[in-house]
Amino acid sequence: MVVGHGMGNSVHLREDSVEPSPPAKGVLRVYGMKFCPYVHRLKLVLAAKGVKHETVNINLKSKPKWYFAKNPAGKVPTIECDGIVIYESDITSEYADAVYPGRKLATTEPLKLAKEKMLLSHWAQTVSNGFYRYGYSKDDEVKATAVEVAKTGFVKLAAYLESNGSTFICGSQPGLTDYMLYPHLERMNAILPVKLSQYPPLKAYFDKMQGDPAVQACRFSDELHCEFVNKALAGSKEAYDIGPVEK
Ligand SMILES: N[C@@H](CCC(=O)N[C@@H](CS)C(=O)NCC(=O)O)C(=O)O
Repeated sequence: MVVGHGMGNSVHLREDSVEPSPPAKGVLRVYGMKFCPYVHRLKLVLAAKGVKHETVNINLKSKPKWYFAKNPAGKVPTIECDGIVIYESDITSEYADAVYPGRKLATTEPLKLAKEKMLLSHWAQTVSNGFYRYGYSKDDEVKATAVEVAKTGFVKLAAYLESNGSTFICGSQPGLTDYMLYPHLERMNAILPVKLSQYPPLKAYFDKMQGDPAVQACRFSDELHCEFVNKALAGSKEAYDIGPVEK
C-alpha cells in the first residue's frame, strides 16, 4: 500500500463500480480525482485545517451512474457528510473553512476580500484562455495565443503580489484565496512553455508556497503532471491511476 498522498491515492471508480455505502457518522468524504486542480483546491483547505476525511476517486472518463445522484454535472469535487452533499470547489472549500475547526482561512476584511475575489475572477480567465486552451488545442497558432494570454495573466498576478505587501495573497500565511489560485499555477508552471523566473514576484510567491505544509502534502512532481495531461488528452481511462495508487 502506498501511504496517503493528500490528493487521495485510491483507484478511480468506473462506470461498473458498486456505489460505496454512505460515509460513517461524522466522517467527511470527498469525491475527487487525483490530478484535478479543483479537487486540489479543497484538499489544500482540508490539509491546512487538518481536517481528517476519506476520499472516493471517480474515473471521469468512465463515470459511475450512481455518482450523478450526488453531483448532477458529474464533476468533482463533491463532499458528503451525514447526508449533506455539496459540490463546486469554491463552495465546498468555503463551507469546510466555515464548519471545521483549525485556522480560519477566509479573508474577513471586506475590501481585501473584494480585491481577492476580483483577482480570482481575472485568474479564472487566464486559466480558461491560457491554460486550458493551450492544453486542448492542437493548433499551433491557438497555442501560441494561449501562451500570450498566460503571460499577460502572470504579469497581472505579479503586479498584484508586488503591491499586496504580504508574503501570501491572504497575509503572512496562505489563506483561502491562495489555495483557490495555487492549483492551476502549479500546473501552468509544469506544463506551459513559460518560465516563472521571468516574473520575479510570482516566482518568489511560488517558491514560498512550496514551503507550506498543505502544498507539500498535495504536491505532485512536474513530471507526473505532464504525464497525466498527456495520457488524459490521449483519452486514456488509465490516466487517473498513474503515480501513487493504493490497490
Ligand atoms: N466549477 C467546478 C469545476 C470542476 C471540474 O471541472 N472538474 C473536472 C475535473 S478537473 C471534472 O469534474 N470534469 C469532468 C467533466 O467535466 O465531466 C468546480 O469549481 O468544482
